[in-house]
Amino acid sequence: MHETRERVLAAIADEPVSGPELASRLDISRAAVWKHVEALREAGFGIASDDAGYTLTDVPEFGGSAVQYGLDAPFEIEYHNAISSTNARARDLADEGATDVVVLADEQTGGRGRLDRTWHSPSGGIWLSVLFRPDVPMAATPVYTLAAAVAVARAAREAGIEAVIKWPNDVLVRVEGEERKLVGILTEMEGEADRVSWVVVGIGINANVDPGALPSEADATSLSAVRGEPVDRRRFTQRVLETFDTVGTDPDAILDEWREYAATLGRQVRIDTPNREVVGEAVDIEYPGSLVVDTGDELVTVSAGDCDHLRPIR
Ligand code: BT5
Repeated sequence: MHETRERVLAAIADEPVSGPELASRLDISRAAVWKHVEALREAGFGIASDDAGYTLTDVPEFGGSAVQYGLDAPFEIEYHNAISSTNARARDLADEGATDVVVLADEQTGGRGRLDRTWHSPSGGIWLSVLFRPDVPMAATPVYTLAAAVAVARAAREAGIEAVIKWPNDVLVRVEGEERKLVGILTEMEGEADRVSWVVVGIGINANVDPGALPSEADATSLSAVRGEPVDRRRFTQRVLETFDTVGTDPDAILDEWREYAATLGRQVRIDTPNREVVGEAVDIEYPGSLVVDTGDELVTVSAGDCDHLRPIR
């Protein structure tokens, strides 16, 4: 958001401040104060004005300024009511040299999963892509998928939903004994083997969407359906970005929290990798994000593939 607008909001968040006082604190004209206040009102912020001055009364439910306001993570938010795919947009921004940008949308018309699968993204979701440029080799990037899953699972738990993580890129919730998909993550990157140029972590969260709008064969559900009421998308998005930003720098912490939320560990799994099928008990996760599977004959470390949870072992 416009830096001056952020300062206006911060100033009037807790107590009324008069126009002249704001102008002097921010070192701008009174006309400029008025323009910023009007722009913020247009963006959906409630700003009351009376004899005591301006007071912030309401923050919009969602949107770029709303998520930027009070966000404790170093990302610039680029918001779209509707866009084809936030990952595609983030890749374009990467080509233009941008970094530390989050592309956020209420609706996607061409959302993508892995292997070019369709990702349904109706209005009411949280569809976002984080673009950043970490100083790491390409081989380290799977850890960002784990970090994203941890960030969303933690936010969901804070919102009262017992979310669990399915290796490698799904966040699920158990509904009447069945696992249903709440979130999908798609990580894309470019660079040389020894050094990443950019990473885009796309996170699709079925937030306030009707599960009827999601593909029936996908066993999908939404945060609002599980809770029985909508989630605060602004706070949810902020929590995801804040956690992603902090855990992203500490692989041990990510792996530990991932293990805590994992639905995959201790389970019988079948994993389709590009070259083979691996069936056995998932016993651990290893840096940077490989699953260790005990097939009965040997321990196999799988770095990528589609994972099915088979019957519970207990
Ligand atoms: C994923 O792929 O789970 C990664 C999804 C990433 C979506 C985000 S949204 C923001 C960013 N912009 C994008 O364009 N993409 C990212 P995968 O594991 O391949 O799962 C895809 C499968 O999930 C589909 O084939 C469907 O069966 C199912 N599916 C589609 N839409 C769904 C939804 N909204 N909720 C749950 N399952 C869905």
